[in-house]
Amino acid sequence: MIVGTAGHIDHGKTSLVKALTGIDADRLKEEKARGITVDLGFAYKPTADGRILGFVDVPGHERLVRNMLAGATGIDHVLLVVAADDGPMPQTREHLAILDLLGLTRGAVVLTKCDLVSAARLDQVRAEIGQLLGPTGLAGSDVFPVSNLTGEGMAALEQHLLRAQQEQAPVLDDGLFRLAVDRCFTLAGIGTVVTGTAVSGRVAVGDRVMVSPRKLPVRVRGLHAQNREATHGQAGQRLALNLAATGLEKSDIVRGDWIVAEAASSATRRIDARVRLLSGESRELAHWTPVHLHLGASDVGARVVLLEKPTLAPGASALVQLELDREISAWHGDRFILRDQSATRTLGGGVVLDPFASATQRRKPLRLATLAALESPTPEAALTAQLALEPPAGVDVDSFFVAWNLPAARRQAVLSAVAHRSLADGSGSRLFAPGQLERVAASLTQALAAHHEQQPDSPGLTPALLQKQSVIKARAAVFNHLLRELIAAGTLQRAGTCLRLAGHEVSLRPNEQMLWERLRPWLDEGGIHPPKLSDLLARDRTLHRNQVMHLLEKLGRFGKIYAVSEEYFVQPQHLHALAQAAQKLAQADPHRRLNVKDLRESLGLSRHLSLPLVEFFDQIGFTKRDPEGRKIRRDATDMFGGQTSA
Ligand SMILES: Nc1nc2c(ncn2[C@@H]2O[C@H](COP(=O)(O)OP(=O)(O)OP(=O)(O)O)[C@@H](O)[C@H]2O)c(=O)[nH]1
Ligand SMILES: [Mg+2]
Repeated sequence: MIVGTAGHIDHGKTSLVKALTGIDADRLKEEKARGITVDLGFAYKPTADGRILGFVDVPGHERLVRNMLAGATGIDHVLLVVAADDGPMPQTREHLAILDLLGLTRGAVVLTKCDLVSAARLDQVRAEIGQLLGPTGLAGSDVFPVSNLTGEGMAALEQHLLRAQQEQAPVLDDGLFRLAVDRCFTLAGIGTVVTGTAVSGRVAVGDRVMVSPRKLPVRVRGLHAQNREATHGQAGQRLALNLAATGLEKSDIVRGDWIVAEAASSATRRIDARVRLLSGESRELAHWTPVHLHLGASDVGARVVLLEKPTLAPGASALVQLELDREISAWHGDRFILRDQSATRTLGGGVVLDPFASATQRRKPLRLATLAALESPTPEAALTAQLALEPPAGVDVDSFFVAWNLPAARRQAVLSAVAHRSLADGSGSRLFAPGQLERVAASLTQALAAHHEQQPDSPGLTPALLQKQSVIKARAAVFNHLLRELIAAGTLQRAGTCLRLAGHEVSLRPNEQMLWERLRPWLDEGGIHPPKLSDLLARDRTLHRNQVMHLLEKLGRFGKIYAVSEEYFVQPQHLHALAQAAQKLAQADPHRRLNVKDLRESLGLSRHLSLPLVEFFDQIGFTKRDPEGRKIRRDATDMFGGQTSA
């Protein structure tokens, strides 16, 4: 069990630790000289049952709350120290508020300096403390009057601590290893050593672990758990880890870093969280307030982005996004404290919901609903609630598991407990509720069917319009994925820039059909040497230019013919042949360029066709002009293959 002190300056915290353990936790020269605690102090006390009580002693000075916070993470049991002569003072209240915000519910009040006061005064202070504790998680805690000088009352306090240690539930922890670093130093002959409290998981000598957020791989060469040499350490213990890596310097690791299992590594500059503003604050918290964020042993500047309302009232809580000045590590469920910009006052605190938040759409109802889902007590419940949200955004499975700090076996258990469908998405995968993707896909095909019905002459919808006309508006990644799936399955087809349902073909009216049957053999007979439109019209004086143009345009919209210029209309199979020939020429060229003259001469094309043809190729992105000629940008068959004329 790890016991932490808290309380106002000079109230006797360090003296108490010394009275309980025999150890002076003020180890710095400055501390001895000034008689105050500056930085965290540590002491250990073996108990009769073979276990070891760890003590973290914190400074009470108002300017040193930052150091107090670095020590407050991971303590199991607090001793709130109040000098009986002074009674509660400002840092008594501030430390108490911090402990409450950190969710600490186990502890005791120690009234020190009893040798200096009367029984009546003790009763008075007791009453004041009772009132202070009332609204906090420590309400009803036992109060122990002691004297650090005479030892009076110490036995009862020791009994209390032993009982608390025995009653402490075994650490129910299935997370990956995490240790919040509060010190890093070098020992002669040993090397780099970090100390801190393990907040989850286990670690053993020989393990490969990671310095987070820097992602620096290191190896555990040796370790001490609760001040004793050990082969492994676990959540709930104070550990000293001797770390090794080639070129590792003491300065590579600082207070605020984490040592974590490789799969738990986390780095973020943006955290979505629920924050509570202390009820004692005189003013509302405004959007974009600059603050200090204290999480684990780290302290980082941040801005508060209010996600729900423009301000946050004293005593109230709200969803916020914290934009950090630099990267830190954070995980779902981590508690944190916010202090004002000049670091003189604790404003409030909260709990991390999504450590890997995004700046976009952060206030949208869907996002707020996602955060509400993340407030569920278990990962199973959170995942289920997130998957149920509409429109489906999917859950990035890797970030989710890292955020919840779940090891492989727990990840598997969550996945088998929550019905889902997984979809490969870049390097990772996203999870969806069963049936959800099918509903989005159906909504896309329905939108296209409706469009085809209303506008039979239209070749289909562009992806942007399809997304707009679909009843379910899935996010871009999901939408694009479904498009690829639907095309691969043959349900949808691309026609130029449009998408259409398979089977939606150009429907020609009887007179258009008759006209096309006359034109088509003429367009076909030259193969890659199509006739000029004017020559075609000259063949039959009964043809009307406007009617012919109208038909060719309509066929063009459906990708049944390509308008290379105003004079040349080429059928897909012939255009494919022309593009293949162009590609071959470019491949044979020393500069891998297509040259118009070569194209014209090798295929015997007319000058009137060759120039508009390469310009058409440029325009649709098959080729790109550069100072050396024309480069082929896409494969001819990918672009023009597999299409036939009407
Ligand atoms: N008479 C009396 N004096 C005490 C008692 N406990 C502490 N003191 C004295 O009070 C002064 C401050 O004690 P510390 O233990 O350093 O106080 P602290 O809370 O650790 O102070 P910071 O760490 O600086 O916040 C010292 O001079 C102690 O000797 C006590 O029970 N009785
Ligand atoms: Mg002290």
